[in-house]
Amino acid sequence: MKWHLVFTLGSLLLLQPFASTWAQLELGAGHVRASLPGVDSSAAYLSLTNPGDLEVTITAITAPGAGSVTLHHSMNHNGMVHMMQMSSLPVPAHQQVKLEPNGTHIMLEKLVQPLRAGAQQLLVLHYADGRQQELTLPVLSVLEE
Ligand SMILES: [Cu+2]
Repeated sequence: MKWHLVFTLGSLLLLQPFASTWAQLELGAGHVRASLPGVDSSAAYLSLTNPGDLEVTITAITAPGAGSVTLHHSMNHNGMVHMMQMSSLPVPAHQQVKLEPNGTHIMLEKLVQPLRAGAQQLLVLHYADGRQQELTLPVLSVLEE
């Protein structure tokens, strides 16, 4: 009986650290691809590392100058590349997720004006718990990637 009480208290103490180990994602090198002439969409790539003990889920992304920002997953099917929209992107605890060409990427559409190489693009990541994180990526031409 006494042992059981000690065990319960121990469990409560063990649970405590989890409440405070939510961490911001570490944003690795990335870029936005310059838009091609006459095309009002482009893509953004970067690596996301979660140093925390809790999974962080991106549920939405916004970007000034882009009417629509979505997460896409590219799949090569019989030589044809298909892009599927993802409703969310989980970044598991202590893991890295890479957004890269031909893989998962951020799709910027309905661009108000062309994305020119040399410019900077702000992105806002919205997390499932309501938090937000801003990042600024350089715009690179396809040749600079
Ligand atoms: Cu896409």
